[in-house]
Amino acid sequence: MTEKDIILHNSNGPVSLLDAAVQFQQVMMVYEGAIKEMVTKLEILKHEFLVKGVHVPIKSIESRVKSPLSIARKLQRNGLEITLENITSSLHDVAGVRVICPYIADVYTVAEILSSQKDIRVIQVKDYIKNPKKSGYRSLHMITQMPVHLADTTEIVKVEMQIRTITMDSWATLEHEIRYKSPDNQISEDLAERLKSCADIMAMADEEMEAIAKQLQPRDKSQLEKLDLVVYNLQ
Ligand code: 0O2
Repeated sequence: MTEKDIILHNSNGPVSLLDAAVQFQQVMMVYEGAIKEMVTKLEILKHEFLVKGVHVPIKSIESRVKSPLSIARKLQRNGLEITLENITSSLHDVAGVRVICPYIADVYTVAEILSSQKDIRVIQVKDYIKNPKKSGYRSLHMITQMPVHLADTTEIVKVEMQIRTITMDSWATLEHEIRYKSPDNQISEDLAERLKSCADIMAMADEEMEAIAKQLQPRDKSQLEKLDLVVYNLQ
């Protein structure tokens, strides 16, 4: 499928390109609003930990709105017509926010904090850390819903959260690049097996780094202030 193959419909049938573009832009604007709200929440959290002078469970935050082509392909893959209704009702990853954390414990800390916020509703959790995918992929996925307040209405918007460690993110980024470079995004069984081994080795390193960090005795705040350092205080 190419971009010229995408024909938008609404409940009354096909719509003109201009109408479709305007309606699509309005829908995407709401998803972008949800992403801004989620990223702001995460930045506030990160700042709070920094100010408290304790271990910061968030290393970096990335976000994206799914591209029109990717949206169309996914709907088609799921046997659905390319309509705005289907985008909002059946896709849960149009808005995506990725949180990169130093350690595995931080992934669950961030997930717990977000889940406890009153305006966030968690509708699905997929723990690919406890149950890695066949490929070796590890990450905590949470589909959340949050309100986006517009001039006259409030929209409840889905945001897919992917929360993972720096190590898990390195593997996923490289694996994605390798797969993307290969013909039809398919790689041989042998290479897939080697990529999975890399994921397993990296997972062991993640656990060992966390175990080492946990053995460090947290310094007290006065020592930190003198040194201008941030303490490691994993649970
Ligand atoms: P993009 O561009 O990252 O968004 P669903 O999304 O629920 O309909 P599925 O397969 O159940 O379909 O979703 P899943 O596996 O819970 O999450 C899909 C997303 O996780 C992917 O998004 C990737 O971002 C990431 N992911 C899942 N498996 C792998 C993997 O083996 N390697 C890498 N690198 N990433 C993975 P998209 O839609 O592929 O694209």
